Amino acid sequence: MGKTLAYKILENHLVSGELTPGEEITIRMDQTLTQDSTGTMVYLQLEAMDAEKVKTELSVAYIDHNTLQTGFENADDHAFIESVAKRHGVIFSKPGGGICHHVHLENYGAPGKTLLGSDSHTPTGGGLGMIAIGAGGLDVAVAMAQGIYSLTAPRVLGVELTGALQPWVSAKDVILHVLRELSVKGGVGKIVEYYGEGVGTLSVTDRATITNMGAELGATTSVFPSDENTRAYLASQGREAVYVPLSADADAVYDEVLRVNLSDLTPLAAMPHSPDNVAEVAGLAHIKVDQVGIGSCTNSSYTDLMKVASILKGRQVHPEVSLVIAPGSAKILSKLAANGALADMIGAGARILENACGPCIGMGQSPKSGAVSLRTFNRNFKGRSGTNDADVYLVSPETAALSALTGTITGGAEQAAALGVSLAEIPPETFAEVAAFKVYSADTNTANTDVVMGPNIKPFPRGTALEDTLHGTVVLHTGDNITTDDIMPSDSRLLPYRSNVPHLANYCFEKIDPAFPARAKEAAGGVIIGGDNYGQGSSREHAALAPLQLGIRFVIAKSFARIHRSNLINSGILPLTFADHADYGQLALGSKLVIADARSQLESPEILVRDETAGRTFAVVGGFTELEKRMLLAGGKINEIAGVI
Ligand code: MIC
Ligand code: SF4
Repeated sequence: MGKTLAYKILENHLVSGELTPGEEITIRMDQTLTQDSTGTMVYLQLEAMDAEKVKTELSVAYIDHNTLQTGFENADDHAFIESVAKRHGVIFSKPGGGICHHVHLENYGAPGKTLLGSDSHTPTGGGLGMIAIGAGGLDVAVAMAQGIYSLTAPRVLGVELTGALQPWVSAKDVILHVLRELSVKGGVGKIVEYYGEGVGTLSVTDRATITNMGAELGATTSVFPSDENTRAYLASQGREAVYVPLSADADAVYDEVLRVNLSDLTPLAAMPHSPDNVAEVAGLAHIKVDQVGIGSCTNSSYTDLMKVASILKGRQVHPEVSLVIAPGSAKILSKLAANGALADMIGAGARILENACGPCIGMGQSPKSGAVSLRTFNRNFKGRSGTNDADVYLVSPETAALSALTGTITGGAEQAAALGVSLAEIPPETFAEVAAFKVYSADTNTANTDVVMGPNIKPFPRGTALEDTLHGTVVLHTGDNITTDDIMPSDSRLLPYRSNVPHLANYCFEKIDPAFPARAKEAAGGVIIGGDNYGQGSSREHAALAPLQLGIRFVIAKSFARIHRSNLINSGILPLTFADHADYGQLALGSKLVIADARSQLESPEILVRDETAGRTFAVVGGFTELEKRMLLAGGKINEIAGVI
């Protein structure tokens, strides 16, 4: 039986376990990446493990999320990360270098390699034929310290691409279509692998747009073959030497298959407030637009921005639209500056932002009250833009640029022709590294560098060994698809506190229920009840650490998103699923729950929970692997490593 590309790469990296879907495996991690908003925690944890020089081939620390520096906090975090990077032989990419995923694709990604990143969009590397996985910070710290990562072997969903995209339809429309077909939980427990004749019509940056937003499917990762387009991309970055051709066997068998004819696709938009709420752009033409944002790790490549510049050239942004553009990296920005494209954008009335995450994570450019904001980004969860009543639509760069000109949602060849806009050919380019943004290469590390800790950097909470009788009061009862943005919001006000969990915890679930932190503290042992896909979205382990700080002992949900479930276990909080979904409705705020013999019950397929308020007992499922059980007994991953039982 032929092998999928995903399983070939996993097999090459297998350290232990049986490579069968559902089994726990440990794989070698060739590379890691961190960014600053999750990175401070990663490096505090790395220090807590007394780690020495990293055990990976390459580890990079990027600064791209918190670059506003509205107070000393961000800059202190940068200095801390820089000092720890130097101690452990980690390459440090200074603020201004660009968005982690984009810079990694340009400078370090390589076909056939594995990459673990403390950011959910790490699968961007799948565009280069890597197995690139997003994980919680602690998992990334362990990958740096030990060079390994344990996960449940996923199933492989094959997406067969045929045909070729029509003009004015692009990679963003491909992934929006896949999201429409599969939903935000359609990828859970799976690797999404693209294959078929349509693959060759997509460039590496197109592929990276698609694998990047595979995170929104809840997938473990997404991967494309490595072919002549991969070689061309690597050559354009001066790195052809790392090219290897890679693909699935011709007779590879996929666990599931989705067929997509690229020729049939039309411009699409994800409507408020979920990336899978997808509609045809043609049906949204009546919607007036207030703001357009172009950039983020999804759509800020050189080609994307050159297309935008060619649409804007010699024209003017609609008077009632604010257009903001953030390029993906210093390489791209300097090229746009040198070839005049930047002047075309500015001439049309675009506001050029720093090449960083910026508005994608609510760091500035919050739209006005009740605004419609069209963004080329990957998430449109309610309130993520910083404006709770804004309506955010996710679209391609072509649709974003046309809409910025007309002031209403506009996309597609017919509309472009009616406006007299044609897309210029983008000639291939070569890019030189902007070396000024890279500090310390891996071989110049100095283990005796002092760690620089600003006053806002506080110790992170640690779990304690699992008690035999677990008491908990229900302090929150939520619906389906709760995001990590709901659990631990992020914006320009809160991001500066990512290294100060005690402070951050006061804002936990702020947008859903501002009274939650006080209630949880008072309960001194709380339980959260969730619906389906609890914890989707970001990899931020703050969404587990803040509840830990507030005394949460366990979370019972209908189902969990992969990274958040791991983050809860890493922190020593039990993620449990209802054996019977009907029990979800039986629980209410204030219900007093008890898990007796919790330590031994971890071993059983079902765990019994006593609802003392209602006087009934119901069953939940842990489904824990051996390693997960050890971590939960110890009160979290760090304790497990330190030998706590
Ligand atoms: C995001 O897009 O939500 C982030 C910000 O990049 C996060 C990481 C974080 O919360 O810091 C992610 O996707 O993992
Ligand atoms: Fe940054 Fe946005 Fe990408 Fe997250 S999704 S890494 S915030 S650009």
